[in-house]
Amino acid sequence: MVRQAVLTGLREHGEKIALLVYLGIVVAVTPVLAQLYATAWTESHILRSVMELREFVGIGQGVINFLFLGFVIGLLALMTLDPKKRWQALLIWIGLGVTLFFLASSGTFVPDVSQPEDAIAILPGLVLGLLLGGGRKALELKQMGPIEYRRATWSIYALLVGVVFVSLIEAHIVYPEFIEVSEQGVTILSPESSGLSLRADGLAVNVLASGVAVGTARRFTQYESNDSFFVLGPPASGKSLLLIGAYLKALERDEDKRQSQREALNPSQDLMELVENLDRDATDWIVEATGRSELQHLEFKFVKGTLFPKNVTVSSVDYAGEHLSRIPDALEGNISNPDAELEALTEGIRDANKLILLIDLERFVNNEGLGLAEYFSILEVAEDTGVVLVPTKADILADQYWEATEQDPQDSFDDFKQFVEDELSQSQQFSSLLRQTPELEVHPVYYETTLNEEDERVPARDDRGSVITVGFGRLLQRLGG
Ligand SMILES: Nc1nc2c(ncn2[C@@H]2O[C@H](COP(=O)(O)OP(=O)(O)OP(=O)(O)O)[C@@H](O)[C@H]2O)c(=O)[nH]1
Ligand SMILES: [Mg+2]
Repeated sequence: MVRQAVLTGLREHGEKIALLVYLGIVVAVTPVLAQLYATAWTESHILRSVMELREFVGIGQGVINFLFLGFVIGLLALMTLDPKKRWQALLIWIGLGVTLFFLASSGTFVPDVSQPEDAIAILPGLVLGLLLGGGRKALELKQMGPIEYRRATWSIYALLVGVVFVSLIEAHIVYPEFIEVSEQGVTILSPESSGLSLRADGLAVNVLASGVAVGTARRFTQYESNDSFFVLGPPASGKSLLLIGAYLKALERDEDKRQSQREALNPSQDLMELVENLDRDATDWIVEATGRSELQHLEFKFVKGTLFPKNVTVSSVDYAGEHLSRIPDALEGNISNPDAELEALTEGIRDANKLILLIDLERFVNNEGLGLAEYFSILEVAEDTGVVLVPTKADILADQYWEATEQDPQDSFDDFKQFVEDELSQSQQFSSLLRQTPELEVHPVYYETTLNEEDERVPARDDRGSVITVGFGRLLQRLGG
């Protein structure tokens, strides 16, 4: 119970915790790195010699520094405009500020602002940064949705890696001077002593700080979640409707946003064909049983997270449930001539790092046996795969829940989740499955239903004629994390 509370808390506040951790890293690491840059600058030979080349074109060091600063600011400005990188950019702004402060107090690098002729150089630097970071996108009117400035983000990362790497070398490797830049030109000296040596002073701390900084910045460049999914379920367990419901939820989540802030969901054609049926028939279920030789590629993407949003692509193969029984053997390679469908399915399972296992509550309520036997052998083969347990058709238990608690399952979804899990735990098969997986909770979903004249459950529709789905938002939340 405690573990579950901790996990739920982590999941809910994970981003805020991450922000604090990142802030801690910036505050701890930046001063160390600033010190490293300062040392590197004073000790450097190659870097300085390269810089001295400027004398041939006759510009001062101040100009170069301003140029560089402008460039960084331009890139960082674009990163700040990117809604997915806003907070990361803020952290880097803080890091940049701290670095400049430290450098200024040790009298290195920070250009002399009192030299207005030098300071002008910040402008070309800025323009260069904006151009290189893809700033032209902001001016294109045809761009829909929030703009990603991936190039700016990557350039910031590359710059950091470059600066840190050069600084580490200059500060910690002692090498004989072999380049000399003078008015006569560049001369390569043949060094008297060819000795290379290591200046071990503070090496460990600097390497550690550099590693942490680079690693953190690397995380900041990530746009896509690495998760890939596969939905498993016996016949008529709600596989097709699960993916449709998840897509509808992803669409709906963006509805209250301004048009310019809505993300494209890039649904696959197969998915759109299924969704089309939604408008066609308002009195019955919208999909038919998936045909035996039919393989649908259902895919869409959504954006998960608010502080550090990421693109999550939900992609799965929709197949006829009859195939499930053959999957374990196929995974183990015991089927000599697997047909195309089976092969696509096993490949999908192998590629996925999260399996979504459906548990059909209709079967449970009718005491039909859950049909989960295959899950056990599949889990054994796919050892390191994450698992999400999804009881489908939970509307069947919603009435019971209403009666027992007099609460709307939608309003008290956490309790309802627990209720579904408790109910399901009466089934030996489900209890065994729960033990077999590292997963601690279930994520029930359902379409709200009403009974028609023939006493069959059919989807309820709201006043706009749309089906009403419950639990899919939570499921999406779970899928991206
Ligand atoms: N009451 C209720 N019934 C549901 C729900 N979702 C699905 N069903 C029922 O389950 C049936 C099968 O749903 P599908 O999504 O087609 O199931 P599937 O797993 O894709 O089935 P196959 O493609 O035949 O393997 C539907 O026609 C509905 O009758 C739900 O949320 N509530
Ligand atoms: Mg289906």
